[in-house]
Amino acid sequence: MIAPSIRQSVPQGRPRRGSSPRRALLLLALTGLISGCSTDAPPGSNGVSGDTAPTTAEIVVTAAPEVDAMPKSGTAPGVGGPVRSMAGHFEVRYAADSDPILVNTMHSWVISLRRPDGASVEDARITVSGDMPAHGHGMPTQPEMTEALGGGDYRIEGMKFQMAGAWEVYLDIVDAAGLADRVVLPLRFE
Ligand SMILES: [Cu+2]
Repeated sequence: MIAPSIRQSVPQGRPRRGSSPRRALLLLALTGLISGCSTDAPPGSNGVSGDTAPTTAEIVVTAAPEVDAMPKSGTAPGVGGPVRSMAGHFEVRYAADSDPILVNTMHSWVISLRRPDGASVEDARITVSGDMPAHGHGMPTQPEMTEALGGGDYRIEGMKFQMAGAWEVYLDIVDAAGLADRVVLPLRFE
C-alpha cells in the first residue's frame, strides 16, 4: 500500500539550534501556509479571495472575526452521490471510512465508479484534489488512488479537510479506453 504524500504538515518538535538555512526556509514556508489558511490572506498578499478588497484600515478590524467564521471543527456526510461527471460519462458515489467525516482528520474514501447506464467501470485511474473556492486554497494533502477493489470500487487515501465550510472535491477520471471526465463533488462541513 502506498502512503499518501503530504504536501503540508505541522512541524514536529522544537526547531533545532543551528538548523540549516534550507530547514529554516521550509519552516517559514509552512508557517506562512498555515497562517494563510486560517486568516485567508495576509495584508498585501495576492491571495485575497472573493469578498471586497479591504483597505489597510479595514484589515485590522476584520482579521479576528474572519478566523471565527472558519471553524476548525465540523462534520460532513461520510457517504454521498451519485454525482454525474461534467461531460456525463461517469457517475460516482463515495463512502468515507468514517461517517460523518471530521474536519482536520486524515481518512480514506471508497469511490464507486459507474457508467450512466449503471455498469461498473474497471481499470480506471482517479486523481483527487480539493478546493475551498471561497478561500482560494486546496487540501493540505495530496490524496492518492491506492487500490482498485473490483466492481468499480477504488480506494482513495490521504483525504483531509483542514477547516469547516464549503469544499469541492475534484475526481479526474480516465477509463481504460482513455475516456476522461471530471466529477465536481460538493462537500460542506458544518
Ligand atoms: Cu478555507
